[in-house]
Amino acid sequence: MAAERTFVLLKPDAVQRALTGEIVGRFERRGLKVVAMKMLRVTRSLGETYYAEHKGKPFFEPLMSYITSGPVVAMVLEGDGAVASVRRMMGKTNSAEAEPGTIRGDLALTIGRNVIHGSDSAESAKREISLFFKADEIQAYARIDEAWLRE
Ligand code: D4T
Repeated sequence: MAAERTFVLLKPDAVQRALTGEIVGRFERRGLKVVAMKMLRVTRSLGETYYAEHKGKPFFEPLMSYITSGPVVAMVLEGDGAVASVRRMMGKTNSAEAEPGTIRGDLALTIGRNVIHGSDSAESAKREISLFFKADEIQAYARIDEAWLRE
């Protein structure tokens, strides 16, 4: 399996509930490498582009209010099978159905406050990374434990 990149967004409830360290720590301990990270406020315009596929759905306006309601933490994670591993670690979109042990299953209760987003494919990751980061904001470096993360 080749190293790949995925995009993760810690949503406003994760920041307000002081869960960012807990969540980043889970990814770091798993072996995923943080290659970009920043705190920002999602504007209405960025929110609409980011969630374009949901425009017109009944939950779109509440989703816009939520995602623009406070600072978020955006990051790029790198590792073998990063997209699928992060999705599994997050658990189901509806936190009420997320398995214990997953981020949503341990830290959230509802679909409308589900603390985290992670890309659902390598193509989405590419699109989302370019929405939030310039190429020179992504760092290339080796983690000292890399030799111990694969055979
Ligand atoms: P995000 O994009 O937040 O990681 O969510 P997912 O990729 O896991 O799921 P999604 O695109 O289907 O949903 C985007 C976002 O909308 C909220 N939502 C979704 C909601 O409030 N009510 C709903 O019925 C759905 C389907 C939750 C996540």
